[in-house]
Amino acid sequence: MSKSCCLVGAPVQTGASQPGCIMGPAAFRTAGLGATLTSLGWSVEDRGDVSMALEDVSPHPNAAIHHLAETVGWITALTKAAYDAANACDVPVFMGGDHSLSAGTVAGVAKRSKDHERPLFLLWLDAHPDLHTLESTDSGNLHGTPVAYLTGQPGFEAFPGLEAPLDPRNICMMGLRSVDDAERDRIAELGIDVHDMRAIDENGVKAPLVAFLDRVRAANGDLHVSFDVDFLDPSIAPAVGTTVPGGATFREAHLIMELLHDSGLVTSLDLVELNPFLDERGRTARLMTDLAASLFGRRVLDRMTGSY
Ligand code: 6HN
Ligand code: MN
Ligand code: MN
Ligand code: MN
Repeated sequence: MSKSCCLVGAPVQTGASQPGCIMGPAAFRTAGLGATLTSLGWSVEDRGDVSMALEDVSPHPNAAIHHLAETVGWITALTKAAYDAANACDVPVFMGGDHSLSAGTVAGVAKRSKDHERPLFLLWLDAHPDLHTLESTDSGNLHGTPVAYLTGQPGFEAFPGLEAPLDPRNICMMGLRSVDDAERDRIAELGIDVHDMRAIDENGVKAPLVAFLDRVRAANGDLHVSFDVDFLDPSIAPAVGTTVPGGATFREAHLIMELLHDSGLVTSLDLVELNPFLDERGRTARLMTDLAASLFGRRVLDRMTGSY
């Protein structure tokens, strides 16, 4: 029996500073994500786009924050959609949409992991740790906050209550190269396993990733991968509003996806921050689709040596 995945569109852009991510799910469909996964032997169900109902939320004392009611609406809708999708197929793929959507998708899959009494692990591929609280964000862009929310940090009373907060020690971040002071302190305080670009320059991506995957396997855990376009170097992936120079190369990113595939551990995936309005003839949408294909089993040659 083939394994199943489902596509869930999350056209969220209110967490970012500029519009455009609303077109992300359409760009992934246009790039042929569904057909690509089908060609790799997966049975694919496109569950369409999630829609949001505005929540009645009072203004936050941090005046920089914008679109709080929309964000709370999206998190509420996406938590439910992600929980349902995780129950409906083996591997849900959430097509964003800006990174605030992960506050909902990860909350939803975490609830499902809790039902099954499995710990949820999170691989965060991003230039940024997205660890601001509503108090500490200076930009007020709520795509900078999902990891703080998901780990149950204080100050998220305006957000929906979390049924299953993540253990920060189950998070691995790779690709960081833009970290604000409050986030740097929080990383240390929470003991999150971080591999910034300097560490990747020095050690490559394989050793730290394999060490993390070994921990997931040993704990019989579920694994959610949250892939922000700005993890990639902007020279290969220009379609994102928060480009930072010095990102992952084409091969570093594909190798991560290939190792993830070989591990057989991934249970859900976010593809976030694609802003097609900033793309060059669809190249970033196509690259993200090809990277997803590597995660779902595309390989150049079948290796004789099996897994890593
Ligand atoms: N993302 N730390 C910056 C901020 O505005 O809080 C950047 C956030 C980027 C968010 O990449 O998903
Ligand atoms: Mn991000
Ligand atoms: Mn980012
Ligand atoms: Mn590590």
